[in-house]
Amino acid sequence: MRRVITFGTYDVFHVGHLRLLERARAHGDYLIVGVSTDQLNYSKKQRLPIYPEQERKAIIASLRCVDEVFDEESLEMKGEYIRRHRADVLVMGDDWAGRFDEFTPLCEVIYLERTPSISTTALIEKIQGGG
Ligand code: C2G
Repeated sequence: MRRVITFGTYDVFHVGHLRLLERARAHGDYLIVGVSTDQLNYSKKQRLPIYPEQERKAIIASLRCVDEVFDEESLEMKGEYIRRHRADVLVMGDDWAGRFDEFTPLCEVIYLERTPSISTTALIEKIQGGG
């Protein structure tokens, strides 16, 4: 069995997130998703996500392509999460291209193309009347 791990915030869930998770799952047989905590987001961006972490996690856990979710509490713990979940493959969107190559001794690292023209930020602007 090939275990795939990926990480993200998945705030205001959209089809770009879905396509990434479906393609990540297709790289193995079991998909584990680290969902960033509200506190991690706050410390990174000085603002909270629109959806609180329990709701973001519930949405991700309900997807057919997702087998397991856990809290991503720190960006510095990737190596530990990879080991703890015995991941064979780390999949990330190509906005992170090259940034996780240091984990190749632990697992395969794959970057997938992002879905064009959709993002949480663009959606928020559209809802606010700016797009
Ligand atoms: N994504 C995508 N296409 C988009 C938007 C997002 O493929 N149009 C992908 C991203 O590349 C990422 C995943 O969806 O792999 C989740 O995106 P975000 O919620 O923006 O996650 P991010 O803030 O990049 O992750 O350790 C990483 C952190 O958890 C932060």
